Amino acid sequence: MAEALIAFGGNIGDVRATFDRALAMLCDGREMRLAARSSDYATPPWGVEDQPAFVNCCIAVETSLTPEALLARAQAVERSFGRNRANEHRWGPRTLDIDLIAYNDLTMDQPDLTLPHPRLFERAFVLLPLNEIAPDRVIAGTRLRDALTRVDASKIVRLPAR
Ligand code: A4P
Ligand code: MG
Repeated sequence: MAEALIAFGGNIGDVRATFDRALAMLCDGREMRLAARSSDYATPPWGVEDQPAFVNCCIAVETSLTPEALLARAQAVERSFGRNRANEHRWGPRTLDIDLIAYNDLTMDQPDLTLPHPRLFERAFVLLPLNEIAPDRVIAGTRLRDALTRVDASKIVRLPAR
């Protein structure tokens, strides 16, 4: 079994309900088991700022899927929530975005999959939820709790459990 860290984001519709349903679709309890889930966070839009606030969370899973199969499953779940990449702008609004952050300590750089996620260390909206579930995890030589001190997380709000 491999350990994978996965980030969820969205800013269209009832995003927290989308996360619940997406998580259940992703983690079938056999090929993918949920090990930890962070709180949900309200986060200011990054990249393209003129769009609604996002909700973000992160999960840790144990999986027997390869990274490619995991990405394919994640993209199938995105599609089932109405994502159609042909109609979207980069970094623009979306119902559900699922990014693979890390898969064990695997490093890969393929056209469709880069691991660890290349923009991980720039993004407070990923580092803050990740720190809730894996503060001592080291990715590409950096401990996540140290990475968090280097970004501005001051405008991110942890949402209370529903
Ligand atoms: N891809 C390569 N590596 C990976 C990986 N590690 N995980 C490829 C997932 N996908 C990976 O993704 C484009 C392609 O990246 C995929 O086809 C996959 O093969 P996409 O989701 O279609 O494109 P995108 O999401 O528009 O671009 P990008 O650069 O992935 O953006 P992000 O990182 O998803 O950012 N602000 C806040 N506050 N919260 C957010 O969640 N999200 C975005 C989108 C912008 N601003 C945000 C948030
Ligand atoms: Mg993405």
